[in-house]
Amino acid sequence: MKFTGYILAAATTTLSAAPTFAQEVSFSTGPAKTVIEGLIDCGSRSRPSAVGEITSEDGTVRTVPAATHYQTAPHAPDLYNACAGIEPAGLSDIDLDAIQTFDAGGTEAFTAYIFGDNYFELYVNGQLIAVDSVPFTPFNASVVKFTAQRPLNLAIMGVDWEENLGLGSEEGRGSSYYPGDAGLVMQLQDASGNIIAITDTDWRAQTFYVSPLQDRDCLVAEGQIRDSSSCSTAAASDGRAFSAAYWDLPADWMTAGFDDSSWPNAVAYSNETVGVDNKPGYTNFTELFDAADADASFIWSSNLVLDNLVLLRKTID
Ligand SMILES: [Ca+2]
Ligand SMILES: [Ca+2]
Ligand SMILES: [Ca+2]
Repeated sequence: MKFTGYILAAATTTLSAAPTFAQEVSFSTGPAKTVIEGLIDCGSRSRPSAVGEITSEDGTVRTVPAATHYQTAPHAPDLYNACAGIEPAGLSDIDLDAIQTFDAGGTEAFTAYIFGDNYFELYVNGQLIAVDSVPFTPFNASVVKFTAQRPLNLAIMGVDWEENLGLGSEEGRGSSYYPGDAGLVMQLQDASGNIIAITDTDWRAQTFYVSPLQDRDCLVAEGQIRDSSSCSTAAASDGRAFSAAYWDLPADWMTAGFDDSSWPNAVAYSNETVGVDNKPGYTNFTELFDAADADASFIWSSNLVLDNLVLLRKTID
């Protein structure tokens, strides 16, 4: 990142309810250097959750697919995690009373159920509560119990992981450079089991890492508009020369006071579009994620395939 720019932004936001940190897009070309071979090892059941670094053309060292707190933050308790041998058939198979409760600085109790394709970090009222226990695959689901005070500001970092670091692609559909898709679904209950929030288009969503870009000119980047809808999502036989686009994360993006009013609204995607019908971490919990009276949508930014690091925000009174 531009170190001086970051300091200035932090100082500005401390002094006032500052406008969103103005950010320029920067690009890289080609693969990143692998710095972590895998955050977890689930053997043949998983793709390696590797982490890479690459210097973008503004001189900033970028961590791909994202700089995370996986190695330092609490891992979210598992609703479903084949890697850990936790494979309940449904919610009734889980002893929720035995699930730990995180303290987010209040006394009212809440329970969040989350399925992320592929990885999430959950902040409540500016505090990092827990991170997804499985960064890439197998697909898992999490239950995060916490106590907090209303209004609840929920801020989630969502990451679509990648095998080809910096290139936004993976082995799939007969190609070694297949751009995978993303999506995150969440349901939040109060202590009485009332559904008080679901993921929907009321959320705000902004992207910070777009890859692969077969042609940079397809990307529209104007202020908070980061639109890659004209860019190709086709698999390639060789994606090593493709580009990626980056924006710096505002230092205070997860705080309750962060002004997200200029961010686009989240876009909702169907279960069919995200492709969850073969993922028991989702299908065993449709009573939560597809509740008849409050059907949560998968949400993401405007490009489910190419946008790989997306920040999501919503405040609940
Ligand atoms: Ca995951
Ligand atoms: Ca749903
Ligand atoms: Ca992707």
